[in-house]
Amino acid sequence: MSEELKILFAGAMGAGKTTAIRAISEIPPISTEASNSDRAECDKEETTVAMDYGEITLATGEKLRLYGAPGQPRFQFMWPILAAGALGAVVLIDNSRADPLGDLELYLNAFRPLADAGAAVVGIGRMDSFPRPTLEAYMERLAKLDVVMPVIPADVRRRDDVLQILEVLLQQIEAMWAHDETVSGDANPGHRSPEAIS
Ligand SMILES: Nc1nc2c(ncn2[C@@H]2O[C@H](COP(=O)(O)OP(=O)(O)O)[C@@H](O)[C@H]2O)c(=O)[nH]1
Ligand SMILES: [Mg+2]
Repeated sequence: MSEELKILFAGAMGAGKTTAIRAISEIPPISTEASNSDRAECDKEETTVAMDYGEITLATGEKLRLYGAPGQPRFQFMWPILAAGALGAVVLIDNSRADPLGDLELYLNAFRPLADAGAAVVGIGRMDSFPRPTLEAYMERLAKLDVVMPVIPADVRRRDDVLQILEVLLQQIEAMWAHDETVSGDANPGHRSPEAIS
C-alpha cells in the first residue's frame, strides 16, 4: 500500500485553516466554501462546509496532502474520519475568540491520538492584537491535559509562518519515528523521514 502523507489542519471557524492551506499549497487549493449560515459563531461571509485540500512537495520529493477539517462543532462527526491515517495535525487557534483555551481543549480532544503520539502542534493566530491567553497559559492548559506539544504564534496569511508550523510538526514526527525505531530495534522501511520543506 502506498503511504499517504496526510496532514490535517483543525480549529474553530475563522481560525485560518483555509487561509493556511491556501498560503502553502502548490496546487490551486480545493475548497468547499458556502455562504456562512452561522454568523453567531463567526462573522465571515463564507465558510468551509466539507473540507479544504492542498498539496506541498517536500525536499525529499514526497508529497504532503493538506486537509482542512470543517471547524463547526456540528461537523464533529467528520473529524475522526479525516484524522484516520493522518501523519500529523495542526491545531489552529484564533486568540481573538471568546475562549481560545476552550477551543484548544475541544480540538485537542478530537485529535488526541495524534497529540499523544507526538504528531500534533498548535498554531496561535492574532497574538499581536490579542496577547491573551499567553503562550504560558497555553502550556499550562496542555500540562493539565497531560499533553506535551509545541505552541507556535503564527499569522497563517504568511507562507513562512505556515511553513514553520509544518517544519516543527515534521521534526516532531521524525523524532517520534526515531524513538520508535530505538525502542523496537526495527528500522521500519515503510517510514521515510520527512526532511526540510523546499
Ligand atoms: N488580522 C489577522 N487576520 C488573520 C490572522 N490569521 C488569519 N486571519 C484572517 O482570518 C480569516 C480566517 O479565515 P479562514 O481561513 O476562512 O478560517 P477557517 O474557517 O479556519 O478556514 C481570514 O480572513 C484571514 O485573513 C492574523 O493573524 N491576523
Ligand atoms: Mg475554512
